[in-house]
Amino acid sequence: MTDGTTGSRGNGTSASVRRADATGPVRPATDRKVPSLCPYCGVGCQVTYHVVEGRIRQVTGRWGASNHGRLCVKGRFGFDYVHNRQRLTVPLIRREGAPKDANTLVDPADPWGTFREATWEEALDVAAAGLRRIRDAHGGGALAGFGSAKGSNEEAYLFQKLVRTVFGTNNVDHCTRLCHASSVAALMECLGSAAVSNPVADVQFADCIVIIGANPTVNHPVAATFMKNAIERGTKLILMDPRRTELARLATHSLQFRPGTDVALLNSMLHVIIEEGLTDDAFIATRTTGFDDLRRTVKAYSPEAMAAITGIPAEEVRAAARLYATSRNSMLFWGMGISQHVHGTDNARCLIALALITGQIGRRGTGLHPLRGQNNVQGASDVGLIPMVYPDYQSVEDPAVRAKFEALWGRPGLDPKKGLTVVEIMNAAREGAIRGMYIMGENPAMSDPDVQHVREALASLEWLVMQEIFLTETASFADVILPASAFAEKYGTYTNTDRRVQLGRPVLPPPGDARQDLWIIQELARRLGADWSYDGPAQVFEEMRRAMPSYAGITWERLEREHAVTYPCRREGDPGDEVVFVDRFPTPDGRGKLIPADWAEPGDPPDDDFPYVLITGRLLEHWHTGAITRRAEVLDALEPAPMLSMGRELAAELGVSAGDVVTVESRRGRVRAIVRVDDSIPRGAVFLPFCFVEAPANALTSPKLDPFGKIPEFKYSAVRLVPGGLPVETASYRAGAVLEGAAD
Ligand SMILES: Nc1nc2c(c(=O)[nH]1)N[C@H]1C(S)=C(S)[C@@H](COP(=O)(O)OP(=O)(O)OC[C@H]3O[C@@H](n4cnc5c(=O)[nH]c(N)nc54)[C@H](O)[C@@H]3O)O[C@H]1N2
Ligand SMILES: Nc1nc2c(c(=O)[nH]1)N[C@H]1C(S)=C(S)[C@@H](COP(=O)(O)OP(=O)(O)OC[C@H]3O[C@@H](n4cnc5c(=O)[nH]c(N)nc54)[C@H](O)[C@@H]3O)O[C@H]1N2
Ligand code: SF4
Ligand SMILES: [Mo]
Repeated sequence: MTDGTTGSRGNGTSASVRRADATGPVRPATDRKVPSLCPYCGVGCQVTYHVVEGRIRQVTGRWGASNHGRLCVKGRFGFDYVHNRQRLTVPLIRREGAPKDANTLVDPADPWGTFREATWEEALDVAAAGLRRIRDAHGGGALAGFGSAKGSNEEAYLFQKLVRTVFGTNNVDHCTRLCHASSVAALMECLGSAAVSNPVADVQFADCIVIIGANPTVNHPVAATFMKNAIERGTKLILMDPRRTELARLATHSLQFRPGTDVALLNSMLHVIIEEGLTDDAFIATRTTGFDDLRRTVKAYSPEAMAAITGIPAEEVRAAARLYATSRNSMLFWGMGISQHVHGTDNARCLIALALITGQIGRRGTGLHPLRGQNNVQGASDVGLIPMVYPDYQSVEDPAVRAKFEALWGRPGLDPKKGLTVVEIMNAAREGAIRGMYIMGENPAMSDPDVQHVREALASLEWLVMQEIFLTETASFADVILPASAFAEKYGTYTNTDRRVQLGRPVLPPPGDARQDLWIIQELARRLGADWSYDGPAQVFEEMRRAMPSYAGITWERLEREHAVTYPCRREGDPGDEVVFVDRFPTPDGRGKLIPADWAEPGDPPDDDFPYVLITGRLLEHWHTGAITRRAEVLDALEPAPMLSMGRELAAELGVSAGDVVTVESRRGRVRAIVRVDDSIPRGAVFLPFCFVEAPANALTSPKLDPFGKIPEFKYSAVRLVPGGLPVETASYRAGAVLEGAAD
């Protein structure tokens, strides 16, 4: 298997373009080159778009601190979704009487039985009227908004401002809730800040890196290349993952432990470090609180006692714990394998404790890095697209903070209560407490757990306004669909996993009559009574700087000039801090809090009826719900059909071979997928990505939530496997069939 990452060969110079042309088919010369960003993941690679006759023809890597000119397969070949013929190009209004049925999705190639075209004036008026009706009759609490981590900071900022000031509620959230919400809960509680402490590139200063519950060669491929470079130069890797992922072959220790047993494993590492005297006592004494409680809790977690739970021999755990604690600089990375559990916050608390008791934080090459997923999930959270805080993580429940935002926004009487989170909003919709929603650039009908119930909730809404670039599964349930701009069509800032604020520049105009997301948000707000007239993203950014002390020093001119500035950057001219927590944590007493956790069973455990564990996640070539990558020709050609991965032994046990159909059933639903034999999958488990509408993984997953982060348990569902079933039809229309009537 390759990770699809290529080096900096095609670095955007015209020489490299000519070289490629000399050996390939004759192509017209590039008529424009635009420096911008990759729209996909949180690594935030800098790219150059090459435009020929109004179409993007090529994307090459450009030097940036996050990528050094490197790109992965998505950055290089995933750009053509913007030209897909199914792009929405005119506003759509649901036909009178068109039923909303949870079991029937609208075909994005032929939606005309359900929707009709409308002018912008009509669509915006109707969209706003539906929301206003609910607000005026039932109060702002009957409305909710999901904003987007694919959009810019300015869009996310205006979106949350709209929900808070115009709807009058804090019911605003986004996919971070399904992602690092539990990591954020633990980091806020223990360290007073949820941002990463060090950038990925700090691996060059690390003697040891730990990667747990993350698969960077697939999900952060360019970050993975920096990790591999460090390993080549002698950095040791400790990899902890129930699947034997690609980096395992480079690992000094690869701990393939049982899914859902993170707290048992991590507590046993903490146990070893304390028992063997490998702690940094000066750091514990001066910079932490709660050590005695932690020591008492982990006493019972010797690796010998935990081996039966985790499946890892004690000596291996001891060796890994020693390496992490005694290396001069150790750096810790984690991902969804940690966060997406009902014990996600406990998992993250254990990781924070590891760094704190060993003093592996606050210097180059150390620290905590929860790898951020979406290209702007860090920024969307920073600017307040979450129900408990205003921009810059300032609590909505603090009267002084609220007064500040009431003054800044000229809107007295902001909602003093925390809002509902993603899954809570869907539950409230099913119960009728939420009646109307505004969703921009999210696809909950595929990405939320237990999608059958989510689709029922969406179908039961009195009013749903969607702002999208494609007619997604979620848009099937819309009353009004507003056609928006894709990444390459807009101007704005995006904050990557390293806290680097970077500028995305427009490459093309939106197709047909599609409009800028920023314009659409404003037009809706105005129709709901707001008095807004921002003339573009730079003006929104100026307001954000006033609301957000950690972005206050970043100017638009500097972003234009330097392309990227790291925050915190409090005053103009500050270089921006790449490493934080150097001598204190932003907690009230300046210390990091150690919070002990006990191991408990996952929320949806296997039994005789459902004997296997389903792990869900991602493929290199596809993005989440497939909305954009299944409409990118190269990417969809590489992974065209829903695959269920399992080890050779399980395949033999079931009597199936690669290519056979298997029905996967959980306590909530059933899907059919095609067997892929993959020995990286542990015994007793199977893996299904959630990008295929033909076999939606979230028909199977459980909506049980972590009590602190409110994140669902995507990484662990009990399932049974039944060989056979009808052949799986692939939704090939997704790769570009015509949207009749509205195509350009
Ligand atoms: N190609 C591609 N790249 C992406 C995305 C995409 O959709 N496609 N999405 C982006 C987003 S938003 C995100 S959040 C990131 C996610 O990036 P990652 O965090 O790397 O995501 P996953 O592949 O979901 O899960 C990571 C690992 O968790 C492991 N795991 C499963 N169960 C457990 C467990 O019980 N404990 C532990 N410790 N590990 C477990 C899985 O085996 C898997 O290797 O990727 C981003 N990058
Ligand atoms: N089973 C399972 N489920 C999961 C996960 C898992 O590991 N397993 N992971 C979870 C995680 S970590 C995440 S982050 C979520 C992601 O969940 P979502 O955010 O719902 O997934 P996406 O497919 O990225 O949805 C983005 C939508 O935005 C649209 N879009 C793209 N660009 C633009 C734009 O510029 N403007 C507008 N208006 N729209 C745009 C796309 O067409 C797409 O429909 O999924 C979660 N769900
Ligand atoms: S690593 Fe992420 S940002 Fe970089 S090219 Fe790949 S998908 Fe794009
Ligand atoms: Mo995510």
